[in-house]
Amino acid sequence: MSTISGNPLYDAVVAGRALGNGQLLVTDKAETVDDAQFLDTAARYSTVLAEAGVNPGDRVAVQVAKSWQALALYVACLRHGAVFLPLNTAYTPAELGYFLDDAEPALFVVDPSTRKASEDLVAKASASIAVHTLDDDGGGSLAEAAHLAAAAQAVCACSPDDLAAILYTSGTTGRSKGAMLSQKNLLSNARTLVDAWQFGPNDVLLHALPIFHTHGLFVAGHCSLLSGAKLRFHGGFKVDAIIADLPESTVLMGVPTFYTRLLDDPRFDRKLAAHMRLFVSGSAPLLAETHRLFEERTGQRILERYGMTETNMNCSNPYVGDRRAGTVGVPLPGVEVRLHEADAESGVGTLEVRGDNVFSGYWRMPEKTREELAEDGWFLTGDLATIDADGYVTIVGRGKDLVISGGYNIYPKEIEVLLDSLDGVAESAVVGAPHPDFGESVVAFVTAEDVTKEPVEADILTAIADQLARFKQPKRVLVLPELPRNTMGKVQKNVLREQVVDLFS
Ligand code: MLC
Ligand code: AMP
Repeated sequence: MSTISGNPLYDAVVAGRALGNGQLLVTDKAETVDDAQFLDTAARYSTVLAEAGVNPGDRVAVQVAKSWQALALYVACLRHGAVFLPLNTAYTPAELGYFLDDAEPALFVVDPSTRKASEDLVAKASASIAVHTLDDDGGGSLAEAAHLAAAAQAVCACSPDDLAAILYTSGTTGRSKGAMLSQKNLLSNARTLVDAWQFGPNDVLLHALPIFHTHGLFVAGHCSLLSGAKLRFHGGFKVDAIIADLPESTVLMGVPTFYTRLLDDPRFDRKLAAHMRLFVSGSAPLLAETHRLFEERTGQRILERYGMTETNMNCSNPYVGDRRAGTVGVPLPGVEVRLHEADAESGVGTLEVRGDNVFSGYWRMPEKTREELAEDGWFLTGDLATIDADGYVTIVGRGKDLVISGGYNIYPKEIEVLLDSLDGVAESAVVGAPHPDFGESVVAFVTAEDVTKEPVEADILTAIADQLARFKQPKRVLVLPELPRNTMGKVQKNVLREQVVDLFS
């Protein structure tokens, strides 16, 4: 295996795999995959990309179930110099059209069950887009073409500034933005994390996160791929399967829901966690209470870290040293943090970050990019934070109107626009309510267009069912005579949040 193709991130994957013993992963269906098979699959897929007309720099949109082949497809895109564009499997056809029009991918890889719907979407898209299929067992037209593929193409040489991926993140305006991530952005952060969390060939990462977001794809994926570590690769988070694999694993990465669900299970105890050296939490705030209960039960302290799609990981509690509950730790090496317009009394300001980890801008949105990413490299996160004398950062809130449910970001505006368009609804306001499982859950308030015809919760939920990914759909819709407003006429979401504080408790 050559390690000098001039494609920094792909080379790092190949070099990382050479550190291990040749084994890569075991799936929750007991399939084992070694490094040679994985890299060969990625090489074959890259030939299929070329045959499908994908050139270096072209986007490859992917909406498929989690499988090791889907991970190999990501590596194939790196190898080919194509830009990987993963999409949440929960997105409905109504939501997908936007991504296809905005990103203009050369290829769309989908589950065979959605082939027809995807071809219909592609037919309506502005760009010419080829379609391939890939199912959760690695079957489909991509695999068939890969089987027949001619000799693998040469690895594409890339510069560190070339794009490796675009990940869409929703925005306060309701329009998703494609975060452009270069080879340098991803590789610098991957190396930093491997180092900071001491990943090595003896590790076995229990991987139960989706691989269409930063956490599962880049944080968990790169830490293992680049360090020679092995993976227990699960299709999703199922408590029984996690409990069965914990004694074989050394690291778990998860959103706080993983940890509260584990703590809800009496089988999860010190003995079961004894083989583990590290539990990482991120993507949403981990309650200090969860941190405390976890330590009480297992004798281990969860390591909380903080990141974003746009920036990869910014801060982390130390691997060796004081992991402080309720904080996200200190800036990672190579990452600078500071507070924008910090309040003199409380010390709270909007967190800004800078470093090689910070993205290259929003795809085809120069103005939005200028608003958030300054010329000198500082990125305005929209998270409200304090920084203490030891440099520990605490995220105390969000300046952006955002709900984080089970680690998924949901922007109220997107749901409000949809609710407002429904017959019978005059206006709406969407907030997050505390939820014991998801941390926060989406709740919608609506007012009636006609006071004699009060909107019915079930009808509203039915009307939006096909329009919105399931995780974004309100868990409750509550009807009000009118929305509370301040003197400026702005809806007082804090008043609405107070009304639903105990809704799910
Ligand atoms: C599933 N549902 C959700 C949901 N996940 N609803 C709201 N929020 C969620 N996160 C829906 C399901 O469709 C289902 O609907 C019902 O809720 C119950 O589903 P479940 O079976 O309990 O859900 P499950 O499949 O177990 O998923 C829960 C979860 C999953 C927490 C394991 O959501 C998950 O893997 N979250 C991780 C997200 C993530 O990777 N975030 C990282 C983003 S990157 P119904 O009604 O049909 O039954 C990022 C940067 C960073 O943020 O710093 O990392
Ligand atoms: P995303 O846009 O999906 O990448 O999500 C990024 C957002 O998740 C951040 O801006 C934060 O609001 C939030 N986030 C990530 N990690 C943490 C954490 N450890 N604590 C609190 N919020 C977090």
